[in-house]
Amino acid sequence: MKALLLVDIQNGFCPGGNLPVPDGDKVVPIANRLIDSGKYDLIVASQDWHPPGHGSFASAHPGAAPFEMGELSGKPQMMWPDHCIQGTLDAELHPELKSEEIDLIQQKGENPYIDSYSAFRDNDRDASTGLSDFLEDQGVTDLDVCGLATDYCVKFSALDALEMMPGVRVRFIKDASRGITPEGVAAAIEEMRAHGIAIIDSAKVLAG
Ligand code: VGL
Ligand code: ZN
Repeated sequence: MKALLLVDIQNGFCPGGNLPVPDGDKVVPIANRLIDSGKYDLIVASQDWHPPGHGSFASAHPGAAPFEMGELSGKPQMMWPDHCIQGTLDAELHPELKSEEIDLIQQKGENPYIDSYSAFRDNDRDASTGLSDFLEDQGVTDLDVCGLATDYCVKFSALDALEMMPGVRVRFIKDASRGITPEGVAAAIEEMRAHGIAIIDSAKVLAG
């Protein structure tokens, strides 16, 4: 059973959004080709879904500026611009993404006191979203992960997939993903590779 996980392909992470990832929108046509490829039995997506005033927002911390390290619930936390607020256009999946083909949309990041980069659990590795149980119940043996942003939500999701679903083969689709910084992307790819995640391009999926 092969599944595709599309991470946070939302307006907020595309140019014009509140936390734009450089060229974030470029993943959309590639994701659509993967969706249409017929290579996947199951397609799931994650959606960053923050309440207003979420504790990861710099605006929730007097004196904090976006893209600095701050603190949330006593732990180091990157201070982000307000983004992907529940019910806003910024939080919607990209309008050109073939969302009608998505079997499940897993929302995350609702708890204001802890951030959740991973689609599977919060940054404390504490509260699970239920996505790993869902994929295991569906009998998933192979999971391909791509989307936004490689150095945050994609990386944490891929690593958690490996750890929380032992035996599932996990691959990262590089050209169907974009990151916030080039250094962050390079480090994330090395970390994923070191954990046994295969780094591939969409062409490999389409040819497979
Ligand atoms: C993300 C920062 C904050 C992501 C989400 O989707 O990579 N990054 N929230
Ligand atoms: Zn977020």
